[in-house]
Amino acid sequence: MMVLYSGTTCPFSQRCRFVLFEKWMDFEIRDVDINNKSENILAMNPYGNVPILVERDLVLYESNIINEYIDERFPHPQLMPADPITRARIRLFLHNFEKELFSQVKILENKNTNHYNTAVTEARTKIKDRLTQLAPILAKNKFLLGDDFSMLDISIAPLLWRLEHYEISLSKNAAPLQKYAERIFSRPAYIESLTPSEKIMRR
Ligand SMILES: N[C@@H](CCC(=O)N[C@@H](CS)C(=O)NCC(=O)O)C(=O)O
Repeated sequence: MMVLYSGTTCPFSQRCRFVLFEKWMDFEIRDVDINNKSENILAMNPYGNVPILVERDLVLYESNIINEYIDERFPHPQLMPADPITRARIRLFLHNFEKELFSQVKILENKNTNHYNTAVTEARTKIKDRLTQLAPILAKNKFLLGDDFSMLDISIAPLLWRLEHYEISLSKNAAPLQKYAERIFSRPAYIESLTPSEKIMRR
């Protein structure tokens, strides 16, 4: 059985919990206190981060790598399309999300940074601007890739859930993005993937 070591408020861990619940396979989620990491975590991931997925001899870290593995191992419902060109495009998008959005999320997640310093203010603005750029795509499409829900929607969902928590308010131009977020948040697997600490992040 797969075991996911997961942070209860960690957006990267939430991505993996979301994929596991989309597949409805047997798995176990073990909560990790990231402020008080055990030796065990460092033995599994030299970078000391969660999420970590363990299945027999296989130990994986990095949320997007874990998610691609789960998707290949349990292909239904498929979250990465079969066509190599679309798969490559998704991977490029995922890379861009990490560079442009989740690098900023890391600044906001860092417990040691003062919440009102310049880096934090800049991070909020960068996230807001980048998300607003995505809004026109979602005025036309149900999901980021078109009609089909995919790994791209999984990867961005934990950020959309945390906007209020991160004190980021989107402008009116981003209304299609808000509607898109609600579409994701109403999925049964999404609701199941939330921890009690995440449930209270949004009113
Ligand atoms: N790029 C990693 C990021 C994982 C990450 O930053 N996890 C944070 C919690 S949200 C963590 O474990 N931090 C513990 C630490 O840095 O000591 C991924 O996608 O899995």
